[in-house]
Amino acid sequence: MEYVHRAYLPGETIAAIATPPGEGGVAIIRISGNDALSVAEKIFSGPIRSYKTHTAHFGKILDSQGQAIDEVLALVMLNPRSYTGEDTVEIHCHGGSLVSKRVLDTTLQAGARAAQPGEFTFKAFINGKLDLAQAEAVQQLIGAKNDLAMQMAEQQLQGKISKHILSFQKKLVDIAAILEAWVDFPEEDLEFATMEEVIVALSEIKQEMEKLSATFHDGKIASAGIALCLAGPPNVGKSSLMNALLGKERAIVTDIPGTTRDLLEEEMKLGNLHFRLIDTAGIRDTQEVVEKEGIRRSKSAMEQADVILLVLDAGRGICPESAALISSAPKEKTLLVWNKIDLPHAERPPLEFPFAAAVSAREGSGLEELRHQIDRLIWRNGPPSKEEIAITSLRHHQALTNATLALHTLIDGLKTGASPEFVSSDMRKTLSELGTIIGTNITEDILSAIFSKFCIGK
Ligand SMILES: Nc1nc2c(ncn2[C@@H]2O[C@H](COP(=O)(O)OP(=O)(O)OP(=O)(O)O)[C@@H](O)[C@H]2O)c(=O)[nH]1
Ligand SMILES: [Mg+2]
Repeated sequence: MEYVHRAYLPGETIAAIATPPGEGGVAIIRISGNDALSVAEKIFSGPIRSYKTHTAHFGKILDSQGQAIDEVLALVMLNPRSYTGEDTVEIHCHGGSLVSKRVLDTTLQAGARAAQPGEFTFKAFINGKLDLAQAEAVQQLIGAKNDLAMQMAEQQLQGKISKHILSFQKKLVDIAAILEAWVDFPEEDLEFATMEEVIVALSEIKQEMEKLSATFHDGKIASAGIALCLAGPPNVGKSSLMNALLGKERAIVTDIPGTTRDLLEEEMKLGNLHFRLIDTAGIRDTQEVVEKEGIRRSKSAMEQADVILLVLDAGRGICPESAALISSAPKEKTLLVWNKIDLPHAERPPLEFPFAAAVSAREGSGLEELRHQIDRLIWRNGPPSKEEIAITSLRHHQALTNATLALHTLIDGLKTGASPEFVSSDMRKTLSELGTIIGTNITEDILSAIFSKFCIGK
């Protein structure tokens, strides 16, 4: 689909059903643009143009033959005091899908264009009602699956991330002015700052940027959920543990090593968090073609996972297959799980994993402690507070990382005696990367990509 924003006409009047499809108490048809009032007046029984802003009026929607389609409430919000910043009329009709579709059709016949996904929010962005980070927060708020994700989206919608970005930009622009003055007046003894002071100030900004960037760990966990992969040698009870955690017989369990061949995924809620559990094929040396492919997938799932449960058989202790996994597993995201503790087992060897648990998937024992350990691993720096401001978007995180890298190069340049004019491109890069977060220096392609993910009517 060629996204409409490419051919964006300021003030063009658009309309869409803003409520979800299906039957409901009411459905809302939203009209926004320079002609919103005249479009609404053509189809509404009352004198829309004479209404005061932010007032609601009872009346009828009439088709082109003057036939009544529905009794409705029309809500008028004049620019600039509306979501889009343009004249907006909302028509609240009865919530049948046919009724709302007919009302929408009449608005289109009266001259509105059908809105594209996210186009109302796009207008809000273009008209300066929201910056880009705030506009993206609207989408996250709608899609939030838990309280934490919702709180983080609210903070972002209130402009708290944007405030940080603007403050970085302001401080950097002030320093850029000093660097420029040094370039322009090299002879003069400019007293307002020394090179050391400039380097210290830049390093402080860099630290603050890194701090904000680090919040992505929490932000991603809250908003995107956690990919948790069960991995280990064959026959240790990975699938049994998956079933025990889910509380249902999802995966096939047998005593034949190599039962699971493919990745198996299932969603799970644990406390406030959303998990994607991934059961994998047991990892061992094999020449069997199907099993080999399964093992390749297991390894890639381990790489991509946020959390790995490395499952070992307590009865068997450490075997050659588990030894290889123990040494290669990334400790910071791996939780060592000794399974089958109901069987006779020797003392478990001490292994250097900061997070470990012992369970019996068959008997369901130790699962509470396992859940507790998963929680500890996820919130290794403590769970976020209600007020925590966190980056939740990969796009923002990447831009911050790029900005931090450019700033690092800039600081390095100054430290190694590069003259201020040589570092100006790093300064520009830092500023423009930060700008993409709030929507300055942004290309149409990125805008299209962002807004096309929205629903229609938002
Ligand atoms: N005694 C005991 N047996 C278990 C436990 N968990 C799993 N088993 C048994 O171990 C065998 C293997 O279990 P699975 O869950 O299929 O093991 P897996 O790790 O998924 O195996 P692959 O898919 O082949 O890699 C089955 O016979 C299970 O009944 C446990 O906690 N205690
Ligand atoms: Mg299995």
